[in-house]
Amino acid sequence: MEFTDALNRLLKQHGNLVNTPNTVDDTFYNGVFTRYNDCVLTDAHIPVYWKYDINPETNPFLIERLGVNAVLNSGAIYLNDTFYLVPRIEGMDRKSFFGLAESKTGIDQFKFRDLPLLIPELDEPGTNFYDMRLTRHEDGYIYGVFCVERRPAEAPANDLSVAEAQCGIARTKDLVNWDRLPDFKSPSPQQRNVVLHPEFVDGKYAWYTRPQDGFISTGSGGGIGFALSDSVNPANVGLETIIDERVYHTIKEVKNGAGAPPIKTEKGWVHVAHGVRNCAAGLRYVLYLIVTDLADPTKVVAEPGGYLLAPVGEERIGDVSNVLFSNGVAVRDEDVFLYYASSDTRLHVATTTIPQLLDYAFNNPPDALRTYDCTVQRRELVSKNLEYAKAQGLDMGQQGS
Ligand code: M1P
Repeated sequence: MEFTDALNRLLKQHGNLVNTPNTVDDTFYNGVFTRYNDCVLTDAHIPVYWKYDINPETNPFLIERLGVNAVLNSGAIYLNDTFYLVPRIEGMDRKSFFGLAESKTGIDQFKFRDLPLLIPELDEPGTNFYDMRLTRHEDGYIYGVFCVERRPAEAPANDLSVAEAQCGIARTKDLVNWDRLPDFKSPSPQQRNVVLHPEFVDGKYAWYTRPQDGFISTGSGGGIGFALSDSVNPANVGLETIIDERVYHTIKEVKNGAGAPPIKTEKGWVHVAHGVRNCAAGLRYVLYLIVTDLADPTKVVAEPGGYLLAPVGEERIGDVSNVLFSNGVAVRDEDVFLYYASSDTRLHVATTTIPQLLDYAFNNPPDALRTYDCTVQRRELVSKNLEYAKAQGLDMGQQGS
């Protein structure tokens, strides 16, 4: 195809995609979330001019010069009547970077600002940056807290899987210009899924952590931790108190991690976290919810059992299959927009409201932890329903229509 035709076709396809309205997926119902038919961001949403050299003199075949493999785990924030996303954009070279996309609806038509975000380096550079959590802190800054991956100098030359994950911190007032602060320091050898709490606690910066021994495995560590630092520049924490432990034979047996900064509600801080379990097909990541006390964020006050969202349909398949992961939530009044990635490949939104999340949190029963007790729990629900149906003369729908 001739250069101009090929370029016009790419631009048209991209324009059509990013302007397409999203629609509700009415095959899904759980009473909490609305899911949508289309992704909010994928590799195809990345502007053509981020991937191609569009000058026929320097790129006569219109070859894609810097391709994008996936758009996933995104920070999110609602500011000035606009939804902003800072997703992890993974190049074909495996290195991730960040971009700033915005939309008025929160469910569709996200468009990227002209340039990818450039997060400054420290003296000790990182190999890969990803999974930014955006916190609008009461100190007046918006913080971007992300994972920085490096290969330690002492790593054995014959084992290229040895890497170290730590938490990078940058801050901004406009989401475009970022100042880098020193990396977060904790007693744990590795850190991923660190989240900055939006308010001071006892006059200090408060952090959700995920202590771990190895790069992938939490080893003896794990669980969602909580720690305080006197300053954010630098942010050095001491004791990490585990507030949400891993538990045998649950959705968070292998590991778990905080998602977006928690949502402040009248009944507590609502967290949507991820839990990981192992199975013959590998690790399975799902999203679950806990609520912590408003005055004491280390105290869990609601912990409904099981998962809130798990991968369904095509979400189950991707670069790392069987994964839902979320590090971004935007709140507009009572409306909650949860941005989640499926199988480390693409980004979706699911919407709900604060009253629905609180009803789920405080009225869904906790995990009873053993088959016998779980069955008793379910029999109680069934008996209550049968009684109610009888009293109301309801047909329980087993006959079909
Ligand atoms: O591949 C699934 C996820 O794995 C990591 O999360 P965790 O540290 O909890 O295992 C992260 O690398 C995340 O980016 C990724 O989506």
